[in-house]
Amino acid sequence: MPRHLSQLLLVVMVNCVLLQALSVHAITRHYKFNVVMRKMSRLCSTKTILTVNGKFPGPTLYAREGDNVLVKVVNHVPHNVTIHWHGVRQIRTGWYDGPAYITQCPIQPGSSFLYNFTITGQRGTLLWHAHINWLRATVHGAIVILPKLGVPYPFPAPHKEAVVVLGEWWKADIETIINRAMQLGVGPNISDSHTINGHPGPMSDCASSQDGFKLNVESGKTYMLRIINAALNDDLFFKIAGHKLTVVEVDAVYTKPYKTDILLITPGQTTNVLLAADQSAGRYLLSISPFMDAPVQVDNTTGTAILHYTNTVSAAARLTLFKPPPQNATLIASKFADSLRSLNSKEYPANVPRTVDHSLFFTIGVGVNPCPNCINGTRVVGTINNLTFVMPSTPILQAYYYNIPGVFTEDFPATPPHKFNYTGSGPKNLRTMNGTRVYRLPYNASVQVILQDTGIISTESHPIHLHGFNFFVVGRGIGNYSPKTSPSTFNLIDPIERNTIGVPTGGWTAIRFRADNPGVWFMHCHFEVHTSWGLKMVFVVENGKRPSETLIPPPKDLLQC
Ligand SMILES: *[C@@H]1O[C@H](CO)[C@@H](O)[C@H](O)[C@H]1NC(C)=O
Ligand SMILES: *[C@@H]1O[C@H](CO)[C@@H](O)[C@H](O)[C@H]1NC(C)=O
Ligand SMILES: *[C@@H]1O[C@H](CO)[C@@H](O)[C@H](O)[C@H]1NC(C)=O
Ligand SMILES: *[C@@H]1O[C@H](CO)[C@@H](O)[C@H](O)[C@H]1NC(C)=O
Ligand SMILES: *[C@@H]1O[C@H](CO)[C@@H](O)[C@H](O)[C@H]1NC(C)=O
Ligand SMILES: *[C@@H]1O[C@H](CO)[C@@H](O)[C@H](O)[C@H]1NC(C)=O
Ligand SMILES: *[C@@H]1O[C@H](CO)[C@@H](O)[C@H](O)[C@H]1NC(C)=O
Ligand SMILES: *[C@@H]1O[C@H](CO)[C@@H](O)[C@H](O)[C@H]1NC(C)=O
Ligand SMILES: *[C@@H]1O[C@H](CO)[C@@H](O)[C@H](O)[C@H]1NC(C)=O
Ligand SMILES: *[C@@H]1O[C@H](CO)[C@@H](O)[C@H](O)[C@H]1NC(C)=O
Ligand SMILES: [Cu+2]
Repeated sequence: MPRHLSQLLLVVMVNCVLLQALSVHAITRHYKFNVVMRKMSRLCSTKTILTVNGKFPGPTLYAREGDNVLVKVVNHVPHNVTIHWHGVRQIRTGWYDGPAYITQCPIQPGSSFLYNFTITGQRGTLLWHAHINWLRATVHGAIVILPKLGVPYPFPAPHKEAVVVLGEWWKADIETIINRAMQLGVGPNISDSHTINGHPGPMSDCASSQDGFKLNVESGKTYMLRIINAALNDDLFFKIAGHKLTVVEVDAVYTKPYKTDILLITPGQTTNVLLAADQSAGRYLLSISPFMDAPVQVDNTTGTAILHYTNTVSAAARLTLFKPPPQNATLIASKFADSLRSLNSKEYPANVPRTVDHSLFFTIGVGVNPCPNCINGTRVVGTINNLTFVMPSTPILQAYYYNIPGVFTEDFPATPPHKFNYTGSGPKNLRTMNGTRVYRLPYNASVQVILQDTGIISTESHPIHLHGFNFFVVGRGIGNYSPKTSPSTFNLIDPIERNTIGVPTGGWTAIRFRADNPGVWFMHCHFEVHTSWGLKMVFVVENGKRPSETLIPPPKDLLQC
């Protein structure tokens, strides 16, 4: 080819690429997650933990709305691993959702799996985490979904953004703790510290005043914090001394701006806030502390970090402190929950289902079953409608897709088998049934679930997480849900839309969603201890009529187990 012609061709090609870059916003993002062991020191002791790419918390996954995301996960550790993209809707791509034995076989030591999904109709902060046993304690990180190119936030653009991942740290090996607890039939040991971006912080045992996460700010500027509760078992209050926070988004859904001096975030939830650096100088304590208003032992340590004004000369400058709320501050927690609203603007409407095709009533809580080899001769279990979920050894999605019999049954009950005073002292008989049962929904059905806490051993708040969907939290109350009087209190205009909701201690929460995502979707308590005990169930959502309403075929390299 003559030289000038090839040059011309090159120019044409470059122009095409440029044109494509301008007109097609969505791209494919490639990530590689190497799951590796890594030694870490915290609280004056050292242990080996599982990490992604040697980091705790793991790497942040960035994408824009509409992007295709490819994550190759390579397992270099002697444990089975899976990764869940918590809150990513996975429309028609349930093969890549991640919960072990629900949608996939584990990635076994030495093998790998390519997760392949597109982020559709979502923007904000979510998280990824391991979804097998208790590995998510250290195998987790942020997902930041930016709006499409050229689309602004529906609030003033912040000067800078920061990811803030909250977690829990145990000095002992985590798998040993849960395995031992399951053997003995009792609650596992509580964690030794709460962490902010992986660190207990400057106020923790054996820390120096420089330890931990430091957020540098300039006076007069506004910052956006993308806060994620990646803790296993603790609801957390979040506060920064001397500053107010404006909530603008939760679980990757924009909210009406809500100004507050304290946040409550349950495990699995995310909260984006604007922080106006409106003080002149100094250092301010940022802290997280547990919320627990039931007689259940939790880690009561306060995780800390420092907000540092960069014009503050000395690192030893005055530190503004405050006292965290008491662990049982129910009123603060309810006020926060009651104050959040969907943005419900023209661009971001709240499409709340107005009618209900499937009306479900789920009692959630714990029970006690006989266990000859356990400490007390009994085992504490989790239940939904008196069923303790038994994990299958073949993933339910595979069994459903390939019609493999004997893995699950489709008789998950829509209502509890017996009526009782749910939030009273509970029935005398604490036993539960067990099984691998699913609830089947036709495509596009509108579903309402009343999540009713029970007092079978003790009432307790449960953060319930639904895979594959966002839901609207249309109602919430204390005591027993009343089909007669409770619905009149529902908000069907601008209820908060999210993927994880804390059901109040001794109360109920009403959620609604449209079953517009065919596949197999897990719903469970996001306190990992309760999930281990069996507080979980599965929805099977049928295909619709059109190809665009049909689960895609599995990948060629579908893992087997
Ligand atoms: C990802 O999945 C899509 C279908 O959803 C498919 O077209 C594409 O080829 C897949 N990408 C890779 C790298 O496997
Ligand atoms: C749990 O804590 C107790 C003491 O509080 C300790 O004796 C026990 O070894 C711990 N169990 C595990 C599995 O770490
Ligand atoms: C935290 O709990 C421990 C017992 O686990 C108790 O000794 C301690 O006083 C508690 N601390 C606070 C601040 O409540
Ligand atoms: C919260 O706990 C404190 C200390 O244990 C107790 O004095 C107080 O009565 C409790 N408050 C509520 C509302 O239960
Ligand atoms: C054993 O059961 C008794 C009462 O049934 C209870 O008080 C105790 O806490 C249980 N022990 C353990 C280790 O769970
Ligand atoms: C249910 O139990 C609660 C707590 O003991 C009690 O206040 C309430 O009156 C009971 N409700 C009914 C209908 O018995
Ligand atoms: C739960 O099921 C068990 C086992 O069948 C039964 O003994 C118990 O009464 C049931 N409890 C409730 C609250 O339905
Ligand atoms: C399920 O319940 C049956 C009957 O009570 C019991 O024999 C079995 O061990 C239970 N299975 C599991 C996995 O708990
Ligand atoms: C799903 O149901 C809603 C409400 O009835 C309806 O507006 C929508 O068109 C349905 N979508 C499909 C794909 O059937
Ligand atoms: C890993 O998963 C495979 C397939 O389900 C299973 O056979 C094996 O026992 C698991 N290994 C461990 C250590 O749990
Ligand atoms: Cu729970």
